[in-house]
Amino acid sequence: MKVTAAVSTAPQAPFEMRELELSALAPDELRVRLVATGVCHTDALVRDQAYPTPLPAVLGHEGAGVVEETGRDVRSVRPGDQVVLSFDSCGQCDHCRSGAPGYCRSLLALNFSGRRPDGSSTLHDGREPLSSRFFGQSSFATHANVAERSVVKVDPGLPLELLGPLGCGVLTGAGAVFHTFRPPAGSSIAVFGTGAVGASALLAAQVAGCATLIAVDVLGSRLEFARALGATHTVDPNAGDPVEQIREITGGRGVAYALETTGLPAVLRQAADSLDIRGTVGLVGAAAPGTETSFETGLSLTKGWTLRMIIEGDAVPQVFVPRLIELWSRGRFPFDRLITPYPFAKIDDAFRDSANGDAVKPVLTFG
Ligand code: CXF
Ligand code: ZN
Repeated sequence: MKVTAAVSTAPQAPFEMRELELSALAPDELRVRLVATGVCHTDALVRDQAYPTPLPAVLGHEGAGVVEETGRDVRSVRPGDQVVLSFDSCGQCDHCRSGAPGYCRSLLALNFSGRRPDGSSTLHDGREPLSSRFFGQSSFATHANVAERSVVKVDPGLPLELLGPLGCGVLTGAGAVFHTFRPPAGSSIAVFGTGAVGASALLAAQVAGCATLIAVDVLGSRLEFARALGATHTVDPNAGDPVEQIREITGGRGVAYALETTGLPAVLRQAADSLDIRGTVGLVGAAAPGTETSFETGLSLTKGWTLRMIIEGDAVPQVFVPRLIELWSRGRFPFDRLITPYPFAKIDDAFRDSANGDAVKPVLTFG
């Protein structure tokens, strides 16, 4: 069938709205009519070719929509079901079977290769196939053939125009707190970067009972927003060494948990240096392959600190997304405050506002 998609053609280039042919369903796919799709920093990283998905490509990996048709082998959803779309995983490897699909042995192939496992593409422009199945979805399009393992069924009546970011950015920030850190009540946490992932971590840290919530960002407007979301302290690295500021806030000790969401090596170093004895720093901010950071290792030894690389909040989307919806519906996890809606046709505005900090989580809506 014909679909309208926003095509990424070159690094930094504006999106091109094109009519493309969406293929027939593979047995493990279902066709989703998109209602909304979040914009994640990873989309921009891939457009700019920090990750190797070949261009031209249809990106987008925080889709939410309605199932129109299911492939032969699909069992978990039916036409008419509402779904949130998340990352893909094989379901067969040791890590998937251990409940850690974020560390699937086929993660890069399934989410970034731009092809189905059999090498075919779901999208064609009449001359050539385009990269598709990005995170099992490629949801910058009116319709997508989605891998069943990317799909989370959600209750009818829920507002799909809000739920897409639960599939990646919100899941990542909240999951890092709930699944990776598991902070005891009364803990201290510093969140470096208060975009959608960092803001979601701040919300989750409050649910988990953290007492000291420090937001670190270079944008004053973001720090103000972090306070409104419940941060107890804010740190502006332009106003002085953030490590020193965090030590001051914590009575000289440092924080038990630090989450690095920016992908900047220097910020990861600061996050590590901000830790208390036996603290944990989590890295969720994506950076280009080959990026390196150095750490102090002499005195660090006596601190016994831990570095955890965290993919997609250590979450199983089909378990965690419904839990986040439950918290949200009880008023305890207001992630909708992060969202700014844009019509799909304004996708370039959404990316611009995300890059310059004017929007925390743009969500494209399909009218
Ligand atoms: C990504 C970051 C790069 C590895 C896979 C997960 N996060 C999603 O945007
Ligand atoms: Zn993402």
